[in-house]
Amino acid sequence: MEIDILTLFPAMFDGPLTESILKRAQENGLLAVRRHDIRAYTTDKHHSVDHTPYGGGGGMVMMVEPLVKAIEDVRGTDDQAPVVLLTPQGRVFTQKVAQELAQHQRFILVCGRYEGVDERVRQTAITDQISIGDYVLTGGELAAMVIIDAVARLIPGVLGARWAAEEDSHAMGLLEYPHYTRPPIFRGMAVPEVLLAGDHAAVDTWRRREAIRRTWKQRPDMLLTADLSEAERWFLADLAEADAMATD
Ligand code: 4FV
Repeated sequence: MEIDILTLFPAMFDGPLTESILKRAQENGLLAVRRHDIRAYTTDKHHSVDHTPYGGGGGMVMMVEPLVKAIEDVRGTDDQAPVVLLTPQGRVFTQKVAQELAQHQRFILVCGRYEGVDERVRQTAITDQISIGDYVLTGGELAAMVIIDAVARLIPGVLGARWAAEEDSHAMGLLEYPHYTRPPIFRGMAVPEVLLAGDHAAVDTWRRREAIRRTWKQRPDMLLTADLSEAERWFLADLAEADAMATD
């Protein structure tokens, strides 16, 4: 997979791209990440990339010309690669969107700064807009890093164990079940017996039920779309009933 990043601060990506799983993915040739400095596409002697907004108001706006020139140069003739603007106005990033982006051989991430980008950038060169959440960042770079991380770990071979990404909580539409490892007892708190007994079917059932329990408690909205078995629906009904009793 190839990812091109358009940014005014290429060095911001040093940390995330040069450590751990993302570093190894690039070394193993599973992932190529190229950074492009938007300022390199300016033509005036001050290398201007932003200006005051027409119509007044505070802050600055990213100028259309350097940005569109940068996008068109980086994209070249490849009209398959999505050009994604990171913006609070975008569709909200989820595991499903990560899985969708992971199907592409290449995509381009455009990091805005200041109050945002000139609207004509969207009309000219942007094919998709993604938001990582309903809050305002100083720039799109951190959002780009989040997306690169979530998508890269879905590339076959990037995560050690092939099944790891498939087991993802959000991939299954439920929150993750509780994890335990050594020691078996910590300050009197023991690891659930079922995890030590070696009965894999019982472990799987326990993990599904604990994932449902946790989702019921923390993100009941996710249960509207979760794919539950008949038995799991009865388990959920018992949880709901127990809660109703507890609050009566
Ligand atoms: C953002 C988000 C975000 C808005 C103005 C950059 C900032 C500044 N991007 N998800 N939330 N972007 O806040 O993706 O240009």
